[in-house]
Formats: sequence, structure tokens, C-alpha cells
Amino acid sequence: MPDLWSRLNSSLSKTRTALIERFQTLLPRDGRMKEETWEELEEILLTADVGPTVTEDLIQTIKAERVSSLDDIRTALAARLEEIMRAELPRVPTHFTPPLVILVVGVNGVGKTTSIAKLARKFRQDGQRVILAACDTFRAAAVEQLSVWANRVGAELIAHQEGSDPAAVAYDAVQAAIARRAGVLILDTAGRLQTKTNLMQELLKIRRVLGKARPDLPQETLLVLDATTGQNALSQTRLFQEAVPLTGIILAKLDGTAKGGIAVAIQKELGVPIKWLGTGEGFDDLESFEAGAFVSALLTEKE
Ligand SMILES: Nc1nc2c(ncn2[C@@H]2O[C@H](COP(=O)(O)OP(=O)(O)O)[C@@H](O)[C@H]2O)c(=O)[nH]1
Ligand SMILES: [Mg+2]
Repeated sequence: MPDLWSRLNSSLSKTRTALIERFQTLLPRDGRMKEETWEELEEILLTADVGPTVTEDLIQTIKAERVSSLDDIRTALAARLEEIMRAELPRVPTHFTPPLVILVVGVNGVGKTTSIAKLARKFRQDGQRVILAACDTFRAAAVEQLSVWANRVGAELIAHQEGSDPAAVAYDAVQAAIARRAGVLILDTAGRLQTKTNLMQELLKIRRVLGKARPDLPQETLLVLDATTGQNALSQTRLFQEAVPLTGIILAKLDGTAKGGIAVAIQKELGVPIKWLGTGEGFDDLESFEAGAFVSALLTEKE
């Protein structure tokens, strides 16, 4: 099994190539940073989607360092990026009474159901009993998709008929999780943003049902974001944050974009820690987020 760095290194290859290839041509032969050089560096960072705030911060930091080579720039960038990205919260809450209940939210198509399968897989490998709840009752296909994943990863499924009340599914699921002494319950939800108020009310109702079953539930509410949507991810986060308190972010589809810098913007601007990175469509393609490994995979070419 390759280590975290090399696995991340290949999912970040598009973003890294976009950064590094352009860095190569950045520095004038005399090694002196000129006004155009700074402007170009700024543009490279913006193109990778780290966002204007972080770009400004990085430029100021590098200026203060008096860099004179590509390596200097890279070192200064890496150090500051790592500072920005170091999350203070643990990945999974370490002190909780089982079951660990994880509510997963996000707009349609970002990768919620797939990410749930990946999480379930991790907990199953850990020997935990895992229950998945199909609270996306809007389409029969959504329930079917979760059911297929549940089978593949060896999790149990709680589902009702298409069109039924998502909160009723949540109720049954949390009762089952407690009665069966499951280690983990993960709830899948719908993400139809065109009915924004309804969606947010639905999520609140699910939360209330969980909290009534036991006041500390859910311990986790994870928002899934699609890395390929760029800066749009920031507004999605703000939207969900208004409705439900988020405890973390799963950043999916990092493998499919040259704009992986969005992870930095999220971490810096939203105050919600990235906890997991989605790096492919398979159930093993989920990496825990670690600032150091992320930054070095972002800026170091594979040997
Ligand atoms: N490349 C890649 N594709 C992903 C990733 N996560 C999800 N997908 C794909 O994105 C599409 C939508 O995923 P799904 O889980 O159904 O999204 P949902 O609507 O939020 O539940 C599917 O085709 C997934 O295979 C990822 O990390 N990388
Ligand atoms: Mg889904």
C-alpha cells in the first residue's frame, strides 16, 4: 500500500502540474523578482483556485522572505500554506458514546453517496458495525445506489419507499443503530438546491429527530463539496452553514481538477475543517486530510 503522500501526490497531479510547470518559467534569469513576476505568481495562484485572500497572504509572505530562487519560493509557499491549512480539530470525534452518528449533507452530484460508502468502508475495516440510512428518498435510484454500496462494503441499510419522509427514515435508523449497538450510523440526504428552503427544513427535521433519540446526536455533520466546482464551493458551504452547524468537510473529486487549491481557500475562509479528501470513484479512494501531506503533495514533483 503506497503511503499517504504518494496516494495524494497522484490525485493532486493536475493541480500540481498547473502550479509547478508555470513556476518553472516564472523566475527571470538573474533570479530577481520583478513587478511582472509577482503579478504572474498571483495569477498562477488564482488559477489554482486558492482564492484572492489566500493569494494576497501568500504573496505578502513570499515578499517578506526575499526569495531569489524557485526553491526559495516553493519553500516559503509550503511553509505558509501548511500554517494556513493546519486544522485544529480531530478527524473523528474521539470522545463520544456510540453509535457515532454522521449526517452527510451537500448539493446534488457532489459525491455524498460515494463518500458515505468510502467512510463506511473505513469503519468496516476497523471492525465496526455500520448502518447506512437512505434519507435521500426523492428518487428510487438514490436508495438503490446506497443499497448497492451497503452490500459492497458490508454495511446494513435502513430505507423506506421512494417519496417517504426522510425524517422518518432517520428515526428508524437511529433507533436501529442504538438497539443493534452499531458503532456507526451514517445518514445520506438529498441535495436538491432548487427547493432550498425545503431542503434546509428537511435537514433540520432530520437533526431534530436524531437529537430527540439522544441529545448528543449527531456528533458529526459533514458537508460534501465537489473540488471541481471551484470558488462556488465557498458559497455552498455558507448556505448549509446557515441551516445546520457543520463539523467538517469532505472534499470530493480532488483527482479530477487542476483547481485543488480550493482546499486552501476553504480551510482559510470558512472555519470548517476539511476532514477527508475524495480521490477517486472507488470505495478506497478516501484520504484523511493532513495539512503537511497535502501541501507537500501539492508542491513536490513525484520522483
Ligand atoms: N473522480 C471522482 N469521482 C467521484 C468522487 N466522488 C464521487 N464521484 C463521482 O461523482 C458522481 C456523483 O456522486 P454521488 O455520490 O452519487 O453524488 P451525490 O449526488 O452527492 O450523492 C458519481 O459518478 C461518483 O462516482 C471522487 O472523489 N473522485
Ligand atoms: Mg446521493
